[in-house]
Amino acid sequence: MKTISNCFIGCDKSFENSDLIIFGAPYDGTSSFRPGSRFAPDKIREASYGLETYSPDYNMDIEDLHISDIGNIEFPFGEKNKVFEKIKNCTADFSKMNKKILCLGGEHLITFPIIEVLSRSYDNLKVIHVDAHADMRDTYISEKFSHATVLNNIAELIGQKNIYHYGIRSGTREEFEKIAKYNNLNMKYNKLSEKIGNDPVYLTIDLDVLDTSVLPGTGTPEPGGLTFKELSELLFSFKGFNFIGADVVELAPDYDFTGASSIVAAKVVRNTICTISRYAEIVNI
Ligand SMILES: [Mn+2]
Repeated sequence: MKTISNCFIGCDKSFENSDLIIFGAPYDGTSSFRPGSRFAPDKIREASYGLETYSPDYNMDIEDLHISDIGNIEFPFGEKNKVFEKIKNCTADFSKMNKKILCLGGEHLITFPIIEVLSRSYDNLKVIHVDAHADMRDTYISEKFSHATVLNNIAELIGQKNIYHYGIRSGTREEFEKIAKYNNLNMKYNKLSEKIGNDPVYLTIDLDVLDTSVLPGTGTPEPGGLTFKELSELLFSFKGFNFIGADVVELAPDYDFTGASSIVAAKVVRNTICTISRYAEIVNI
């Protein structure tokens, strides 16, 4: 029996029978402003017990799904390459077993090793990127692999035209010019759906896409963001795509002493689970 401390609510099914595996990647080694996202996975799990497993918006109960939260990957401190290696091994193992993944960050860089693996297993992989920041720098303070460059690194793997950005409101002129080249910012649903079709999709959500008043507990807060309702509607609109995985990153819980940011993050995770799970996967109905 899994307990509050090590399991997202309702996600306590056996690993073997689960088609969605949740794991935590508590790494914040390149955070440039306010580190602390390493504490997010456990805080999200704890906060999840304040939520219901049933979502009226989706008319889905995550208790009815086959989901196993296996806990956190254990990382050596300050060893980025070893962190990458561990995330890649984990992703490769689950992907071989045809299981979807949902990774709880950690900082945004953790998305890169995941995509590195998935892009090898899936042709025509598309990435939906929900974030306040473009993360499209070539390098950041002489570093190629950082939370500020992660989408640029991913673009090198799958092609920039296959990344669809939502909510971006901060970046350099060059980053915005890169995004503008493919007109892939805040694409309307009909066009997105046409582009994506039935191709495999990975969803990466940086929680700082939310307004600072909604989620102050994050590493690089950016005022002028989405309301919770706007983000929820956006995520709901993605339902039905052929998702192979997702991540929710950049909660830094200790910057919000009220604990509300962790609760917000937990509900984003619940909505993400509902978005990436197809109705066919529901049992008992
Ligand atoms: Mn961000």
